Amino acid sequence: MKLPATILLALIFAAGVARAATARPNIVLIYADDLGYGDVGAYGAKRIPTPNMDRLAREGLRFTSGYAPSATCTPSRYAMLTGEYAWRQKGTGIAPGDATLIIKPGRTTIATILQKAGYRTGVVGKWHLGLGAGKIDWNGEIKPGPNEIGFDESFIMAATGDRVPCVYVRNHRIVGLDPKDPIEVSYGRPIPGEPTGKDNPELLRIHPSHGHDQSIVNGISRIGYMKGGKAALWKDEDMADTFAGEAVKFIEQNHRQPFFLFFALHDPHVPRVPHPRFAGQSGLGPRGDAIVQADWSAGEVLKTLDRLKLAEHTLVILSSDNGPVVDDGYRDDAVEKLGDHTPRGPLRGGKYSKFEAGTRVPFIVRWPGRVKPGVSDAIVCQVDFPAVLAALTGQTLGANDAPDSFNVLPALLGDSKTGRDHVVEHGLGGVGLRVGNWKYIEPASGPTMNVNTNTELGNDPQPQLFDLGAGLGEKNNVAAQHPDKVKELQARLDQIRQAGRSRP
Ligand code: NG6
Ligand code: CA
Repeated sequence: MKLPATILLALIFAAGVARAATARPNIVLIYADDLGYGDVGAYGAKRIPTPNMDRLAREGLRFTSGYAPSATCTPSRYAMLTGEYAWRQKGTGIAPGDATLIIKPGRTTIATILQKAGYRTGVVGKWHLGLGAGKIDWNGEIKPGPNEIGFDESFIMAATGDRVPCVYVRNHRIVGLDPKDPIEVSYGRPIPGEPTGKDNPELLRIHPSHGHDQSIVNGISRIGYMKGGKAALWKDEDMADTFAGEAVKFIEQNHRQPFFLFFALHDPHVPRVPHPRFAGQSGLGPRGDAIVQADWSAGEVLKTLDRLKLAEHTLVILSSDNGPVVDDGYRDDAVEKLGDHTPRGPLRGGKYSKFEAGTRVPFIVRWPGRVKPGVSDAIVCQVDFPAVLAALTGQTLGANDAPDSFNVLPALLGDSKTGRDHVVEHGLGGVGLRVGNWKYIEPASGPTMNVNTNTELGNDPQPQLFDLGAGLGEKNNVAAQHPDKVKELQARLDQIRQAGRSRP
């Protein structure tokens, strides 16, 4: 059959447009810090306005079983970037602010994968994966770091808001450091002559509830000691503006080619010191206000994508590095003003925990040109990102790369209702395993509670088995009624551990 030339042209044009809309989308990963399953409007929060995250959910696919790989920051980020569960490797626990880089240069990461595919890659925000290879020279070149493991550009804080050094690092240098006022960092001894939260509480504007009583920066005592670098010190209330500004700038400067931005928010991690314009917005004190500020940060990215007409062709993923915590070390009214807000939603536990709230987090994928809006119950995990991004850009992972990363791209794009069949949930003191609706936590001798944060950790010397289909709250341990299931899931966990990998 011969088609008239006009129809033929129209067909070719339509195919071209379809290809343009799906091939190599820009990718923005908005990664909140300690944002809980129940902290976002789209996940049922009533008290905290999160219009931008809710917009993402409305325009995208919202996952009800989206997981962070671990219940704390460093291991989650390690696993997300490398595709290897952090519990397989020593030295991937919560890193001090002077830790060396825990992902060695040469390793395949989501950033190297996308670099290979021709993306311009950038990271802005919280790093917390260590820097340097030995003792860090904070006053000189700080490397290796993000730039050596796949990021063309980086603007980061080394660790967390509550850890020194309280400065930003752009590529290999501290931003705004005056060479006449060098900076000194210590995670061992106090620095003589420098006030601390412990000895000088009268200098504090926010007091610690546990820990956090070492060097004082901006009237807030932190973890670790530092001295000097005055001109380079961050102002906590400006941090969200600074990071959002850098994120927007990265998009503005790089959108003429495919780009990948890892936008790692600090909010709502402690210390929660939102900008005054967010103070009081939630009615829940600084924790709620910091979530409003996190939502604003996400909104700045969305606005930029709209303004530059990039939204249609950009895959945005919003998630969190671990579950929520209310009192994480400062007396900031989070407990007192919580009211009926439940950061963990219907789940049990929270940050640090092997119960669901430790790792099951908000997880939203928006790609207007490709992903149909809706809700998905597929099990997906951030450790899958390397396999997913390799698949998305037509690459094959090396045999030993990303050993726990499953290609759940069809689930993320809404083409399939199923993701992985299982996920290992890692908290303080051990792991659990979810397979379908069974949730198993292997016996562990650690404390049952983090008494400081008032979180149930999920440690129990007896095996625990829950049927998530009967309720998300992990209330009834049915291990005694299902000894065969317990055996089967323990065997599976042992196998995953011994094999050193879990993907095919
Ligand atoms: C803990 C800190 C907590 C927080 C956490 C890391 C104390 C008592 N608690 O050790 O405040 O900083 O580490 O959080 O120091 S994370 O989200 O970066 O993993
Ligand atoms: Ca965190």
